Amino acid sequence: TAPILLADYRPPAWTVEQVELTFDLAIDRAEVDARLALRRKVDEPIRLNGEGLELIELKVDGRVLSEGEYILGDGMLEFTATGDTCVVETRVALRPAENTAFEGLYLSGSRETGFLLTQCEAEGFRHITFFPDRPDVLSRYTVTLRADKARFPVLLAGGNPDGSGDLPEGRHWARFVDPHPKPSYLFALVAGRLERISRDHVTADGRRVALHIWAEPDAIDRCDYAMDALVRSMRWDEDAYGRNYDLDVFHVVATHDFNMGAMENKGLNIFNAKYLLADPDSSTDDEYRHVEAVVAHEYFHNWSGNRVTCRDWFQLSLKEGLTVFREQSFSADMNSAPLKRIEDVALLRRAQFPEDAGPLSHPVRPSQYSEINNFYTATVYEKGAELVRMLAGRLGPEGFRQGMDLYFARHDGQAVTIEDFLRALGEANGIDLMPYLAWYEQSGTPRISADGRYDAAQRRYRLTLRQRTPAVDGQAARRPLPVPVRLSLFDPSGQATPLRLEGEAAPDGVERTVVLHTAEQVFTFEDIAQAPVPSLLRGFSAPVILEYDYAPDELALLLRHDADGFNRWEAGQQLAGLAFDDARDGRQQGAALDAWTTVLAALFHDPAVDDALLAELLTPPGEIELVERQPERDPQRIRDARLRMLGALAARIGVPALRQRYDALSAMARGDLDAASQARRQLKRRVLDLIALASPDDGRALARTQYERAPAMTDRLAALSTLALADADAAAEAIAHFRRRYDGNALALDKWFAMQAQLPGDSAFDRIRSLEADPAFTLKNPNRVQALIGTFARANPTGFHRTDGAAYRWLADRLLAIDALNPQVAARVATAFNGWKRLEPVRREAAHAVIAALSSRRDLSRDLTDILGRVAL
Ligand code: HT7
Ligand code: ZN
Repeated sequence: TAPILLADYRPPAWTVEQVELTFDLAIDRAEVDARLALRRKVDEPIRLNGEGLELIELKVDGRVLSEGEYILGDGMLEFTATGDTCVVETRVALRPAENTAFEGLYLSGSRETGFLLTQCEAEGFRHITFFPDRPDVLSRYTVTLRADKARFPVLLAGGNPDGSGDLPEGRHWARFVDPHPKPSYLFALVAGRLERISRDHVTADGRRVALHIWAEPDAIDRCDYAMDALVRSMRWDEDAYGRNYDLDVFHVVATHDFNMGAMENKGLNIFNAKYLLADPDSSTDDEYRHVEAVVAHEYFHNWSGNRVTCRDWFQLSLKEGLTVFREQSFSADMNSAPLKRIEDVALLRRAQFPEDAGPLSHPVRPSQYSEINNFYTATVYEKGAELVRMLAGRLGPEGFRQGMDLYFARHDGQAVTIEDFLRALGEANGIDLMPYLAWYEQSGTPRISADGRYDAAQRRYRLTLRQRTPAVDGQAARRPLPVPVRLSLFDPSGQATPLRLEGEAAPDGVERTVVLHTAEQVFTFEDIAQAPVPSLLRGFSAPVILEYDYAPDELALLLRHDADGFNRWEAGQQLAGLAFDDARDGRQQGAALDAWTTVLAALFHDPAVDDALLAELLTPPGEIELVERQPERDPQRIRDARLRMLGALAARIGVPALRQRYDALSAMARGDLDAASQARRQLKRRVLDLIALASPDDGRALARTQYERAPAMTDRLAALSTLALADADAAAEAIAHFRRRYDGNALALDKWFAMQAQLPGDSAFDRIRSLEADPAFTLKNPNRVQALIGTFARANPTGFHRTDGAAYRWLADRLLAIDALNPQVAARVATAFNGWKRLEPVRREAAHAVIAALSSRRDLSRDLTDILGRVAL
């Protein structure tokens, strides 16, 4: 099918002002009555999307249309109407239990105990009823649910409750009215046997809101942390953005059967249980943070996405990039800001940079798509958030808040574009932000090369910045972008120097932001007493790759002295990259390897470095990021070199010092969730891994004891992983113990599958195949598929990229099976093939043969066809 183009956008010919939906719900067959009040905008027939629907009846203005009076085919129902308004009534039947794609109305869990729910973003509503299923059609919804009361005691839809009662034959009903016009992708319902926890929240503008979190009975006692996070999020949005919640109730529901993380349906958020349930026995510290972040993200969408929505799906980052940025700011306020920044940039580099460097590269605002579900990407989310961060940095905190206030006020109840966003932010500040549109329209990661020249006679430092964005195949040459570069200059003693730019009367602090607008610009700093070491792109002020030819001792200086927590970590990462080159090329005495191990060993003993930062500093870039340093990728070489550099670090610190630190951290171990306890666990994990490298017997013994005594999941899983990495056979007993201990706990078992899916080496592939035979493994559950197959293909480079190509052929086979059940999940897993072109020749050929054979098939979903077609290019 032909792709959909942004350039072809036309406003809807008919809008829907009012929607009345009545559902008769049951597991095998549900009926949906829809009554739509339409208004004509353009002289065209009425066209309603509808897929997989059994049409029972169609009425226009009260008259039943016979078969010759409408056209039904190709996902569309078309008929004509004469007036400027008309009422369309349809009745359709659906089959929820047969819906394995989890789009539209489907069953979560078993027929006996499971519940019904919907997922409509992006185009799921057309699987529920005939409708102009596009985000620029905003309507008021009244929803009535009817079902058997014993089987479906809880009936929920978005909006305020508007009555409920009993019906004959053991059935009941409930009605919901949503006063806020919304696009169809935000519609949701839930029906089944669920339990709830509740809390009241009074908004800053005085509305009393009943908050309910719903889960299946065995999970309801794991929802308290999410409730606390929700209340924190509501309060934060009131304070930071002046945004209040706008209905009398807010429901949140957990399901184990979900294609993505969570969904911001108006008044009825639905969550993948992975991002809602948390308890110390089954959740790690990272997972607690993810729950807080995702609860906040979905809640923040109530304004950035729901009250102000997207005109079309090309504008997806308008809501997603903005909401990720809002969530990042919230998490930074709730936790440690530098650590959050490190985490976010690490994610951007791990997920978005490779995406943007390969065949799936696309702009934050794509100009075409053939399957929109494939554009919920790291580029739209994470790079999109970086663009909002740049805009916020450009305007400053007060200017950004004024801009956001204008954006929300001006566009409340509208479906808008990225241009509208830039205009509102700019106009509130009297600044033209349109040059930033190029960031949304151009794909690829810009490279900024920096070159500093010190003139001792003139006491002057000239910094030349150049930008270029490598063009991806077949795309137009790149325009220069506005690139904010925040910087400081350090003297050789590690002091930041006051900064006076040429032409200025006096210095303005020790940190400045210069903006590179053209391909090349020179910035001259005056009164610089000694040749400085520049700390560039502080806080990661733009989503670019910085090229500056640092000497190892310059990076060591920044790693010791940079006051910007992010750049301090960054100096360590850069230095680790150079140390990796030494280790890879056999320079065991190399200057970078020496500098890296020396500084880290000193920081290890420095009481001024806090545990959390030290844990991050002791973690060099992962195998997946390090492949970027290799022109042609050989995963085994990369893994071996990385282990050699870590071994050198462990040797430099010394096993006795590592042991002493490990024991001290263990003595303070409690299962508490406060930041200091989390930091200790994180550091303990790093220290244990170093011990296991330098002294495998000690490492194994400590890991075994830690596994047995762990008060909570973080320590337990870390110990299990260390044990298994040290010697998978020796860990077999503990692995089996974990499996028994958590039998029936889906989220804990996902971690069990994922941990083993990452174990490297020749035996990895056989291990995966025996894990597939575990009775708990199923291709029907997206979390399980991601835990085993997704983790293996994406996070186990040595195991997946076998030279014989066996794992590629196996993945192709599994993709076929997953695609027949759930195309969205198949397409996501298939993105693991993204980097095949840069593999070394033997693996590249093997991957190419598999991708070519798979992508030539005609029996694949549109989702999988789209990914494979682009990857194969
Ligand atoms: N806005 C939500 C996106 C989403 C989604 C997209 C496609 C298919 C299924 C989906 N489930 C949720 C999630 C978010 O960004 O908040
Ligand atoms: Zn979102």
